[in-house]
Amino acid sequence: MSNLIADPTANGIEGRPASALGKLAGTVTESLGWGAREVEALLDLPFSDLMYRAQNVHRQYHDPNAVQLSTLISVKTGGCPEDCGYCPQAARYHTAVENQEMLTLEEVVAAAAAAKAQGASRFCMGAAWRGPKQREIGKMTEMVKAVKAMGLETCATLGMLKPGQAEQLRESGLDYYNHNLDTAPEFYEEVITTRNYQDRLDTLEKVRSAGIHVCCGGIVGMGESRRARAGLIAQLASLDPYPESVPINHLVQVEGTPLHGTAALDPLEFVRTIAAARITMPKAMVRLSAGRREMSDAVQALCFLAGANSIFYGEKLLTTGNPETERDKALLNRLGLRPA
Ligand code: SAM
Ligand code: DTB
Ligand code: SF4
Repeated sequence: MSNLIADPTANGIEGRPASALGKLAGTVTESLGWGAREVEALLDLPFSDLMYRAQNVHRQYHDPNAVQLSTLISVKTGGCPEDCGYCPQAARYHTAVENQEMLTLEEVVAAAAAAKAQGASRFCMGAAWRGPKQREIGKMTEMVKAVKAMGLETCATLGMLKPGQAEQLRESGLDYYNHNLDTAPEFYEEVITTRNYQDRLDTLEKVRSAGIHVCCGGIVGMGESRRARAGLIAQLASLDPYPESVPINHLVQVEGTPLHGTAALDPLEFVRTIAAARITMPKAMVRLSAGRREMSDAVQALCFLAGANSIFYGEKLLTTGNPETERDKALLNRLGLRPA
């Protein structure tokens, strides 16, 4: 395929399929027309060629030495009615997660202040819901307002949204809504059965139409094939426009979940997935998300080289661990990466 040859300058403009060249003058994050087959061919490239292409795109659109820091908090933990096979918060799996009712506004504000003091620029509030009830949206909007007033960017991940809820969140000052496609359509039903792919696309559409930035990515290492990883990236890249923020999570295997015990993925496959996200969604922030605690510093460094420019920062994700802030500060320092 002409757009997948290893020489990044062969199309005249790095990183783009020839078919998309006509769209270059369009909106900031226009869809570049990547299909699963084309992304799979990217993933099949020799590692050095793939990294070279990813670096070219990365340097064209981003400061290669800046990393955006987001801190997560779980505002409501466990007891979720959904059956996501990776998730320790699903009520039906027996994991060590203890259910926790919704945090108070004061607790959230205190956590946001601590995150800001540590250098985070975005604060992301997650809840173990299928979707929020109206009363819960009311509480969330109070939290968003308060966090926004502290000068932090705000993000929330609350599950599926009903009509009108995205607008309420937007009015309270929500900058980003995280809702992941998680995997390729053909692998999806192996992982989740209580809501379908279209449900997810519908929520993303509500978020987009309300004027909230879309944060949408997936999970790698769930036993999927390389083709399925390509399918996920192609789906994300063909959202029109593609998401402003793309979290690539490595499955954190939690005892009690159906995916616990899945064969380990070659870490270089994870790096390749990051590179494919960077090449296909050049202007997006690509976030090296869950799974960093289990990753070596060297693999993380490769992910930054592949074009990741955002991380979750702080010692906890939602229920599982993240690297200690001191370890992260030291890693960023060793790599000459500047928090942004
Ligand atoms: N309940 C809401 C939902 O599912 O949309 C929001 C919170 S949910 C925990 C947010 C995302 O976290 C999921 O879509 C999934 O991509 C990611 N996630 C959950 N458990 C994970 C795990 N064990 N490893 C990696 N990512 C995980
Ligand atoms: C995302 O894509 N990853 C984050 C965030 N969005 C909400 C969540 C990761 C959760 C990892 C498992 C846990 O800590 O419970
Ligand atoms: Fe519930 Fe979200 Fe976990 Fe799925 S990923 S079980 S919806 S908390």
